[in-house]
Amino acid sequence: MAHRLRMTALAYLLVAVALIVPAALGQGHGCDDDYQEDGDRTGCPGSSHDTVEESCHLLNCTWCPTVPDTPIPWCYVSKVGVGYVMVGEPINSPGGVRVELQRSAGRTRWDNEAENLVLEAEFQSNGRLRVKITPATGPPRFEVPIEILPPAEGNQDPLYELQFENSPLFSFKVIRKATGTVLFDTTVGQKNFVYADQYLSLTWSLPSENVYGIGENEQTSFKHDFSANKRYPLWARDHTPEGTVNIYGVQPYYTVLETDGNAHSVALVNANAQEFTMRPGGSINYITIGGVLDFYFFLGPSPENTVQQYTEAVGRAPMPPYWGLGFQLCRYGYDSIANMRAAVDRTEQYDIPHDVQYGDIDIMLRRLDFTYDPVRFNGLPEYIRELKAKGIKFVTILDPAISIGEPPGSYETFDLGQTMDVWVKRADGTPTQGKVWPDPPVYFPDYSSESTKEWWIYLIKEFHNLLEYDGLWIDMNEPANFIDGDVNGCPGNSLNSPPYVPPIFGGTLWSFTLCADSVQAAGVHYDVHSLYGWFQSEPTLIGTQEGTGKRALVLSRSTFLGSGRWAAHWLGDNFSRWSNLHFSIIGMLQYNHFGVPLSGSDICGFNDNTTPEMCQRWGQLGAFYPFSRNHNAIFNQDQDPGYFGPAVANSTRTALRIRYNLLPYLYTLFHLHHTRGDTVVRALWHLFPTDQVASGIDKQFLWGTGLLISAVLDEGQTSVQAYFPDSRWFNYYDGMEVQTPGQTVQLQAPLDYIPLHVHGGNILPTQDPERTTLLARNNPFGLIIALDENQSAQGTLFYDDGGDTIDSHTVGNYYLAEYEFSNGTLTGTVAQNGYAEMATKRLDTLRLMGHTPFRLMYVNGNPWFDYTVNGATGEVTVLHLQLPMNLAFTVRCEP
Ligand code: MIG
Repeated sequence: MAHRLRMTALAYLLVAVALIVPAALGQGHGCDDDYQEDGDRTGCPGSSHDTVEESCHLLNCTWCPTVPDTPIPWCYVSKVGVGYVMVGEPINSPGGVRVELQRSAGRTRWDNEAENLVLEAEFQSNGRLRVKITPATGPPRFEVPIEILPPAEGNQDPLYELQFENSPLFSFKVIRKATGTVLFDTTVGQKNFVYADQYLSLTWSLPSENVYGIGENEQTSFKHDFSANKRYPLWARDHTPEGTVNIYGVQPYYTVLETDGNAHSVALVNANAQEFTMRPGGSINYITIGGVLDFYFFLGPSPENTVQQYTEAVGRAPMPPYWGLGFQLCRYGYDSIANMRAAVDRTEQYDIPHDVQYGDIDIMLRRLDFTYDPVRFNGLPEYIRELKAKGIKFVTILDPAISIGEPPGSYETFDLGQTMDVWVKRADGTPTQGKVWPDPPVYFPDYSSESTKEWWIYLIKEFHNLLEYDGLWIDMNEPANFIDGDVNGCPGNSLNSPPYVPPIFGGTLWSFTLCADSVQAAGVHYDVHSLYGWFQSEPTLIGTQEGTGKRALVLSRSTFLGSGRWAAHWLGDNFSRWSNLHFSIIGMLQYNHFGVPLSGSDICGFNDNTTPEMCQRWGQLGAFYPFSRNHNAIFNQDQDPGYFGPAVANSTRTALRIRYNLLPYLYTLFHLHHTRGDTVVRALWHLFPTDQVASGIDKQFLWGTGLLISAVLDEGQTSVQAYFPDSRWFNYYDGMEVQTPGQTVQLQAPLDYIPLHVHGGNILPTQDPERTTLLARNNPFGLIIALDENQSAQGTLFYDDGGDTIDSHTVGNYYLAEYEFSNGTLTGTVAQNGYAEMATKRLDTLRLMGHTPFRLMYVNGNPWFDYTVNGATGEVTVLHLQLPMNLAFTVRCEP
């Protein structure tokens, strides 16, 4: 009752406001067009007495306040409907189908609705369907200039079928032919399908509430909770990850695990400010304020298939340099070379693996791109060379915004930018001016323009003569602007102040960024805003490769669909809070769906001070992020792994040495991503799609199919509840098999220990760890063989020069081995022998888990005795094999 009274007061206010400003709202009575008498109203499903106008519209219902404190609904089902009707019959062609639509009689409150639409479906392959809806006439609308790559397979036998209905308004369904499952059904939203110039809305129902994805934002569970009615606005923004707030990237992509274990995914190729509302009952309401409706469906049918098909379309990540999989150390606010050196030295003192050292904006001279401070970072170029001699690489940061306050002739970055005219412009043609890290005002490069790309690549290459970086980190590329819009503010017009703004942080399109009417080569900022980091990523990768002459690492904060082709991603300015350990797993799993497998969050947390225990646990978890970097914010206490003394240092070293031991496997997973589109880290339901429990597990994750990570994520815990789907699992440390699969098991996890399990059926290639990958790459290889129920297992090893060659897949100078264990025999074969070094490398050790007892062992047909059997676990360890990696071999266990 208290609720109702509160709402009543608010409702009076709404009515009053509507009466005062009718002109602004374009209607005179505070009610939508479909006014109905009190007695005629059917309450809107999903609404309640607490529903306000905005949420009523999100439910696609009509709003009209009436007498307070009565049961008469203010939010009710529309009778008119405002959708479209089909004109004529669908027109089929070999590659698709076309449908013409006409607006129904109903009116919405949005200006410039399209009278006629065309729905064009393209059957791009058996697994890939595109459905695009555009106005039939009128000026062309903005379309994201994304390159969608052609599929390898044909479309002779599509997994999908499309159905159209006119009852009473137009709707369409995407159906999985094999099962009849309706994957996408707009019937539920047929009466509120709106296609106006600056407001497009479509609602569809889903076949299951096992839905994952839609970024970028902080999600507290990997699987969406539809009962929470969450609304996710998408608009690139510099904001810490906090709940549904729109943050750095825009990833309108989701995956559905259907109730029978099939999976499909959907990409919405739209970059405008937009929102997704996950509605109770399992439907999605989608609103965007520009562009077109352009949907790509990927029919799987396995969860991995969806990612393979999606990344085939938008492009897959290149191989990372091998060192890019090593441990990386960073902080904002070393503030001097002495402090940077101290952190590096502490890491070395504790013998903690360390492959990459970072510089942040505090190494710059007055925060100017392409400089370093010769006083506070005196000797940095020499220090970088000193690090390199130890095998440690160097990555540093670049911000997009360029200071305009340097004396003419003193700052080539700006001067050349002027000459080459590289800036984002105001509507009047002058460069838009903002404020970011340098003290003076800044201009913003327009990375969608060819001359800007040329300028940027040139500067990056030249920068390598100053600081010999191995990779670059691009930050603030949402783009962030410390003043809203422009030093002059933003003119009042329909781009800066559109009739509808999704619930983005700050409330306006120009909040903390540029004016929406500023102009770029690819279009108005209104359309291309969220593509800023996406446009910047490719030229940064090109420049970095040209600057170093090697395979490089580019790390970008802002991403869009397909960013993985060029950049890795860290999850942004997280917090040193225990909850953030869990959220980091969700974010990294999402980015693996988004096709950006090299991802992870700042280990020990960015904002706020960590605690030793948190940092110890985070060091263990982060040792299994694909992108494993400890990073910290300015003014916080240090948190590099050596800082807290032996306890944190030792367990971080232990966890990282396991990571390094498994790096050949991790590197091979990147090869499988690069060539096939597989995820690198994945959730258990990717392997067990019909397991209901697995669909909700997001505190554990897998590397590929082979390694299950069950880290402690909570304070004060020395055990962890871990779920093991029905299969064979072996303790990584001693080969002990999990006795009760199909259940949740309590695992002991003292502070210096992270539970890890090898999954039966997998062969994982390993190499003994060292402080750097440069050294570890010289060590002998090993194999961890975990057998399945049939006493068999498979595995692959991809290896190459680690990045001296930019693209060894194209050149062919790589090595690929296939391993198979069956009928008591391990067989190793070499599928590609293009990396000559392999002839000098040896396979020395095998760890065989889950084998039944045997009597004799033969290596290449000769009896072999150099092995031990762990009496407690049955794990067999074979030593000193000395098998040349470039040759095939067999190891036989004879019963
Ligand atoms: O406004 O460069 O997310 O990783 O350390 C802060 C300083 C700017 C934000 C990045 C963070 C980085 C920091 N940057």
